Amino acid sequence: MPESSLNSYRDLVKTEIFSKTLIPLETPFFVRLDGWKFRALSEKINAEKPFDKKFAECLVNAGKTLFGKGLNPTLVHAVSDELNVLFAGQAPFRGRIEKIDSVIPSLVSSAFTLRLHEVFGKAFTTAFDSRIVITLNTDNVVDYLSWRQTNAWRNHNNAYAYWILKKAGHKPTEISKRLKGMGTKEIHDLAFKHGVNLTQTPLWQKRGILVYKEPYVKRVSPNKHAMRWRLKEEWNLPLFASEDGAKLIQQILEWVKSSKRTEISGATRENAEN
Ligand SMILES: Nc1nc2c(ncn2[C@@H]2O[C@H](COP(=O)(O)OP(=O)(O)OP(=O)(O)O)[C@@H](O)[C@H]2O)c(=O)[nH]1
Ligand SMILES: [Mg+2]
Repeated sequence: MPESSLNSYRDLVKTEIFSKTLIPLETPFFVRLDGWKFRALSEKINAEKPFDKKFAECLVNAGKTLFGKGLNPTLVHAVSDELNVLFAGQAPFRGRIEKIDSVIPSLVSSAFTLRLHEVFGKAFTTAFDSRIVITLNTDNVVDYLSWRQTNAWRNHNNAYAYWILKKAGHKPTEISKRLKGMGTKEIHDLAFKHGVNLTQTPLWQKRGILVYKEPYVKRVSPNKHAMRWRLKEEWNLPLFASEDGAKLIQQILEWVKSSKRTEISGATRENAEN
């Protein structure tokens, strides 16, 4: 195409009005991804109801791919069909929101799809929606995660109650109506009557799974040690609203801060820029 004709389109770049929308510098933020139409997907792959560990493993694995792509997330919290990805260090793509909200869900979707195929033997396209949540300080980070955990716990209770009533022969519309009017205690009592103790279900189902980088010291030669990072997966999380839960998050954030200060040798810290 001749250059002159390309020049005649030059003004069109101005119509990309969101391309300069940025996350404020040095502001920690979450990217929350949610599986699109995953209820239908879980039916198609015959996932165990109401929770399937293999399905959760696919989601965790998809979240883990973000650590290997130079995006440098601080942590990933996975629950049901949701991933909360925290960036407390350098923002990827220099904080460009369109890039963050498109590349991250694309990576997660493709990783999830591939894994789902491997694990369930079925090939389906999948998608995740994506939004950005700004957090201003450590307390905000802990509060945000506590909120998502409380939401997960409520969904866990409802999901069990739903499948118990469904198995008992009730219609979906009738069950939804009935659940709307029920409090936590009533749901627990109902489940208990049907042989399910909701206080004894696996913790990952109600509190989610956390993936984060943990530093460790490695002996690299007889008298030389170096700091390295390894990925850690926690399937038995404390409540983030508890002292132990808040401490865990504070510790992870402290590691990020100190790694920024000392620029740990040997760690891969290349950041996605473009
Ligand atoms: N059977 C089964 N279903 C699951 C599991 N984890 C997530 N799901 C399904 O994923 C859904 C997630 O909730 P939503 O995000 O509200 O449902 P959705 O169909 O993805 O709806 P949109 O996000 O609005 O597109 C749950 O309601 C379940 O149906 C699992 O381990 N087993
Ligand atoms: Mg969903």
